[in-house]
Amino acid sequence: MAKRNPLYDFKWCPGCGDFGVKVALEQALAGRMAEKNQSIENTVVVAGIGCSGNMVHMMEGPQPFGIHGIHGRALPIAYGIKSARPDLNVVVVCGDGDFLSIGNEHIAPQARRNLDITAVIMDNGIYGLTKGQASPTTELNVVTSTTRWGKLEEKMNPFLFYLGAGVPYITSQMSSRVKELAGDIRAAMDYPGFSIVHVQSPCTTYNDTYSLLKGDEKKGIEPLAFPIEDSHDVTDITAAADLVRGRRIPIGLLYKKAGESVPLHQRLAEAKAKGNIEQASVEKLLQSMVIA
Ligand SMILES: Cc1ncc(C[n+]2csc(CCOP(=O)(O)OP(=O)(O)O)c2C)c(N)n1
Ligand code: SF4
Ligand SMILES: [Mg+2]
Repeated sequence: MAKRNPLYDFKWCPGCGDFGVKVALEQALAGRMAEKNQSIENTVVVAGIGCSGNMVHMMEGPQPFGIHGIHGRALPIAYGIKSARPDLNVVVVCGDGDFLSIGNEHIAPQARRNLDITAVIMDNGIYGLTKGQASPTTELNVVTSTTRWGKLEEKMNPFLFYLGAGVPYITSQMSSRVKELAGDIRAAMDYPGFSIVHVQSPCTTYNDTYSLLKGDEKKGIEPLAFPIEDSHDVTDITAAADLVRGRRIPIGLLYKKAGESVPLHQRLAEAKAKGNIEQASVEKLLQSMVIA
């Protein structure tokens, strides 16, 4: 999309957290373009299906390439793009259902490959687009259209899952903190490897968690979100796990794997340069790699 198509009529509800993520993503891309002297066409935004996935149509200003793909399969699409064009900045945008439910099986393989992309996850704890079914991050006992007597499953902890799956770079942020989120997305895009920016992005229509996240003194609600202290050692995986183990949600850079991060495409290029793998075998290897 070099130009926004006026025929698209995608909309978000007033107050939807995804607006904040949109502005942050636009700002992060603008900053990256200016600093690296790159054109917007150097970036591809790959979305699944969901209100969150509508991001590719909602973005304003200079338009990156956008793929509004398949529910749960944004990562395999990004894998294909990055394998063919490692020079591109590939950003995946997904909802909690898209990424953590149907798309969950793709996270660990891409973490092990260290695919050099940034995944921005808009977690609203619900399936928004399909009108309010429970997602993996919906709280226990919450009544939704698919959990009429309350959700019977425990809420998934995405951060513990990411840490366990070997994701080397994990940030937690809120959609209402646009400036900070823009900086976090920007930093994640600069990380040479698989990075996740997990955003609490409330759904004002089906699961409005703004006051739970930020707290509400008048109603006596303690904020769920709290800032990660500067003293947190981001390379300490145990400290990161300890921060996310409870019900509260730490905000900031949670984990960055110690040592140099070598992304998949660099490993492949180095192997080719050493002459250990002939071109034919590289192609064979790529063909045989299961897209999981
Ligand atoms: C393969 C497939 N399964 C199911 C659907 C129906 N579907 C579309 S969006 C969605 C869930 C959206 O929830 P989430 O990913 O959390 O995004 P949100 O709308 O909350 O941003 C589902 C189940 C689909 N489009 N494709
Ligand atoms: S249904 Fe929820 S997630 Fe979807 S646009 Fe409306 S507020 Fe946002
Ligand atoms: Mg959702």
